[in-house]
Amino acid sequence: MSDEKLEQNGLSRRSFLGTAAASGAGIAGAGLLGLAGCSNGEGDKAAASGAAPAEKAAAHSAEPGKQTSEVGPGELDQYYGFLSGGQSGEMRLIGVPSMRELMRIPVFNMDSATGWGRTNESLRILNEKITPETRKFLQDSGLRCYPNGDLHHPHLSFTDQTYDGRYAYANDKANNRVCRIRLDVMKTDKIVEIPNVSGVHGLRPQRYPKTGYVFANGEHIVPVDGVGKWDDPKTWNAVYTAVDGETMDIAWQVLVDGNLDNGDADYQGKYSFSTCYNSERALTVQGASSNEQDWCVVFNLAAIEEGIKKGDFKEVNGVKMLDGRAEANSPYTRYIPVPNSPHGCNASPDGKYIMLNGKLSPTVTVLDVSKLDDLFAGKIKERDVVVAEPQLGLGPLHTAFDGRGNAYTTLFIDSQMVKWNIDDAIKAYKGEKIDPIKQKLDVHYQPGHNHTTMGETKEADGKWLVSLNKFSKDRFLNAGPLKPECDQLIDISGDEMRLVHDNPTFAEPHDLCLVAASKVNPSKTWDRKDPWFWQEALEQAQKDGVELEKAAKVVREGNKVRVYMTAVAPAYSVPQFEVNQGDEVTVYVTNVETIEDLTHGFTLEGYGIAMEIGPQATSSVTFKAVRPGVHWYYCQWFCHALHMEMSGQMIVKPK
Ligand code: CUK
Ligand code: CUA
Repeated sequence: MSDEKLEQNGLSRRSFLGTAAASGAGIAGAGLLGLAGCSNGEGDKAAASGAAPAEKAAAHSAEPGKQTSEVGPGELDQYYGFLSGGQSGEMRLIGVPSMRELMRIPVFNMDSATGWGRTNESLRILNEKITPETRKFLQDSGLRCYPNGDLHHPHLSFTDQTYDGRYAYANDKANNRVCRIRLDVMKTDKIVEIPNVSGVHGLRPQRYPKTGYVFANGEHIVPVDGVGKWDDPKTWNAVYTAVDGETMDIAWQVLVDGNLDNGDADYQGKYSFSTCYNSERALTVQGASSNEQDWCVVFNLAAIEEGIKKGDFKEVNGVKMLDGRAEANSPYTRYIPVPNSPHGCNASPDGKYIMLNGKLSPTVTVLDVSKLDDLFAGKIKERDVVVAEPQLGLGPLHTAFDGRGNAYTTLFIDSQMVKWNIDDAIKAYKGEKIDPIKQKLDVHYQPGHNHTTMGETKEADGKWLVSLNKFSKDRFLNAGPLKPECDQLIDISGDEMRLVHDNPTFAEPHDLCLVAASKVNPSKTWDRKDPWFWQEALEQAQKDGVELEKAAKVVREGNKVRVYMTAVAPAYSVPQFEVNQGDEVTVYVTNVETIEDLTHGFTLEGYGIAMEIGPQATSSVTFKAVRPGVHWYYCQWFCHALHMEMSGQMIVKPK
């Protein structure tokens, strides 16, 4: 870290080292050994010779088409990328344009480093908002929580059509959940399970006036309680859900036809959209792709809210569900015919258009949002809303925008990115002889989602485009039969797209959003009063007369044992504790370090337990001491020159 950086953070290099030394808790000489990489002269020289990160970053805004993706040592990226982890179940934070991975945020997965899925704090979040039926399923299966998830679509909360830096949301297609990540601490803070659906796929937050609703698509048709019969697929339906982005409760659901795929919201706060394949209601590939046209389902938010007010809904498993099926001809939905099994659904940043990507059709269908009032009023027909349908190439999946009137569509089968002009496509649809296609660029290979910097906000800046490619084949050293995906960075600041970087990624980033760094301001340490900590821990500590920040105490109550300790480099305040075999033990560790980046851990050997404890955080874990013997616990985050010594023993006396 440069001295300027330290100064900005209110610390001098000297005080930074000084604090680390002081936190040596009386161990002589510990401070002299210092923190790795902080006290050596070479490092200082390198830091001093580099310009301040802000100055260096400014050099990136070069001539159009000539911007550099190079981010040198000590320089900072200009954008955060919120990248999905697909079937890995996590969300990832990357820096753009460097494409460096900054962080992995565990969400629907179990995580060995942080203890997500094992600590009391994470289990509270994972299991707080699940259905009673799932709770029983987990119990009967001997599971503490769902061990996996399939996170496809990360999107940030909006205020007035642009990012407000509060939250990120994402779906879990595997176990029908929607999560929220708090951007101030970059931790998952809510997960809600959606009842009555199968496969929560498309997910988008409301853009205006703010989020607001988070829209989630149920992909697979199922026999909805009170509507469908188990033995008759012709009576099965998909369900569209609006989650309240503030409370993370379910606001309402709409019963629909076909399989909902991807979705988006408008820029006006009036409508939301979902592509919809399988209008055939088939259960096989052949069946589901036989119709020439499927749909874009349009949801009328005001009409839905009105319907709820009037009581025009059924309560299905505790959720208000309105009937928006095609044959119901309801005020809530319209079904716009779109060729053929459409996939991606993207609103243009000028707020005017919705792009529906044809997948099995070589076209992208363009809807004019301003015509929707007339459609719902019955003044025009469904297809009158379509203002362009350019033929772009084979397998269009998703579209992104540069804010200068151009769209960028991934062609899965052609392995290309196609740049096209929206106005030209509209003119061509009216019959003018004009080719909307500006350029086709090979990508490697089979692209799915793409995303531009700030491209899903009114502040789309047209600097960078990332293509998330499903296959990497020969682009990297052979990693064995399972290959990485390939995320490619494309410069779109000039007239021509320019491929500048290949980045291998692990299974499977479907989607990302690219956010100006200034929109996100994470804190450096935890606030001791943060409600993210397990409320039960704080209450229990109070009952036990323990101040967590100073604790060194073992409390026994029958066969329940509570161990309270602090972590200060390089020691735990409880160096040893004793329990009886069969006791239920809860360990609370509070990290009382006040300086940035001094994370401790608690790994209990032979018990499958590890947890992260960030500066000023408390983490806790509960387990049964079934295994007798001496079990060391140690800090798994390299925190100090005496980090190896930061350990203790749990002694489990045999029965
Ligand atoms: S889907 Cu994966 S490439 Cu889940 Cu957004 Cu289109
Ligand atoms: Cu504390 Cu390593």
